[in-house]
Amino acid sequence: MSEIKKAWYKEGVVYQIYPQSFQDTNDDGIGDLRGIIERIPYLVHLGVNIIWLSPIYASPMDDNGYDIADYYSINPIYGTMDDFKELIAKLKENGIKLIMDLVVNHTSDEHPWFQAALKDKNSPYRDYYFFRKGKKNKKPNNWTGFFGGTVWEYIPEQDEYYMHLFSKKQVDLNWDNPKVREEVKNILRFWLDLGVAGFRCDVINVISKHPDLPHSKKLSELRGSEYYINGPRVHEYLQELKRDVFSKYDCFTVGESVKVTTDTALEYIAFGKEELNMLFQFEHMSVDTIFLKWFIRKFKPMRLKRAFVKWQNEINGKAWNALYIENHDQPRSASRFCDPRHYQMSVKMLAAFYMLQQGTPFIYQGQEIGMCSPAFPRLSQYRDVESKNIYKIGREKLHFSHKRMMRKLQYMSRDNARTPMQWSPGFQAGFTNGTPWIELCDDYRLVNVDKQMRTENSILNWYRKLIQLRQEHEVIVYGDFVEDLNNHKQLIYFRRVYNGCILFVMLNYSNKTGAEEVIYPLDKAELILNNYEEDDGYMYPYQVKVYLYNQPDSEIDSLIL
Ligand code: ISL
Ligand code: CA
Repeated sequence: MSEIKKAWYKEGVVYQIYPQSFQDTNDDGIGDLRGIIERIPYLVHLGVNIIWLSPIYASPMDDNGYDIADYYSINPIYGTMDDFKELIAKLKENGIKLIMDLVVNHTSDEHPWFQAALKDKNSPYRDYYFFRKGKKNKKPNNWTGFFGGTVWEYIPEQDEYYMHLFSKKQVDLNWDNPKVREEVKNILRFWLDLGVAGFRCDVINVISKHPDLPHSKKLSELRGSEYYINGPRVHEYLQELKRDVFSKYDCFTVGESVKVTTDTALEYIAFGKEELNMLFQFEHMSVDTIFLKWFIRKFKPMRLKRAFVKWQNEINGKAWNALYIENHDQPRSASRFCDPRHYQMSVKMLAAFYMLQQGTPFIYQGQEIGMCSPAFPRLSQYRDVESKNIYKIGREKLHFSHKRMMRKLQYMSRDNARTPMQWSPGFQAGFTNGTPWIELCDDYRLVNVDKQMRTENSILNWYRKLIQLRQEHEVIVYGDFVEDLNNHKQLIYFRRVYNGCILFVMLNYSNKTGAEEVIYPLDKAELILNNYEEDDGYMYPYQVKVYLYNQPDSEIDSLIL
């Protein structure tokens, strides 16, 4: 029996807002804070109780705000600090908490710290970053970054380089400098004091680099990552943040962590230790790729299942999972993990599959209406710095054809997730009265909030139902996860067990109809969710059925075959 400590962030459902693409109110084609305020009734209708806001800080927007130039001010394209305070207050009136995106692995090159460091080799800010001399006309080392290519940018006037794991306008901070850590703590306190309820910590497991920045022997992608992924002092630094800041507030943290395994994840999130409360991991986001996200392979549902189940089994009882199938960096799950010929049913099945696991579910804006990847056919339609870099590297260094690179972008580009929210079938999908900063996905006349609000069995109403069920039944939040039928090719069955209460989840992750496997004592349980009308002993394409057994004292386990 689980003895998991209860917490509001375990019981909540988080909705991620990518502000640039959510709702524009001043016709400049860019979403803004007033737009979010206007849409609070929608968030309430959906039933979510925590918002994660992607970065809204002052930024030159080289990486859409993940390049911060001032951690204490709001980017004017999004509004003002007053708008932000109003947003927090109005969310609070509606019982919704807000978490911010904390991007402190790097700052923008336009941040005053970096500007000062660049100007003067003797500036105390020089040691906020990694400036290094080259080695015999070569770069300081051979590391390569997340967006492809070297991590070093040369400064000719000084004959030195600075390091950036992401774009060259995102300069890595030197966490070994205690002053940097104090700056981060001040940033945290500032926003917590304004009433935010926590942070999604961007690439938090790469903040500690091996002090010698050694030459890498890796041949493949992300050369050098062995010297900074879960780097030497990362736990020390996170414990310090917890001790000095997080523990003083009722807040929660979810860390984005690249290339963690269940073992290395537990070093951050194990109950009792909890440097962070949960992690975003990427194993299930790599099931359709081979070692690099740009080498795409055919999606196979059972690979996704195995990744999910592994994290459930190995985290269950030891820590808390963050459940997600989309975010602003990933293609739309409807286009990636679902079946276009059974769009409605497969989208609903996948929603139930991930949201009924143990952990806190995150929903990325538009996911709840089944938005699809736009798969833009022309390079000029892309906005993302990563997509542009990768295209260039593919063409120039690897000599891949234009067609081949476009196919990769159409499937995997982060812009697939960044098209404007589809509110209505009307002008610009109700996102703006102007021209959106990135084109709409052209299915908005079919896929939009207005229509789904009016359609009883819409994807939107399915998500609402899932959220509501989770609020009604503790077993969905806290129940242990047990997979059954482990080796089946199409059917996925699992159980959630809590205080004598059991949830039976039965899914058909395939386009084939087949007989139901009879292993659960369903006659004793109540059917609480079904995406089909039928409940007749067959599992139809992408059918999902959920039964609740709620009779604490009997010997239910002995009835499961
Ligand atoms: O998107 C990815 C796949 O290319 C990831 O490698 C991603 O770059 C990584 O997960 C880090 O993402 C986060 O930090 C980046 C920012 O561009 C992403 O939007 C953010 O989610 C740098 O701040
Ligand atoms: Ca705007």
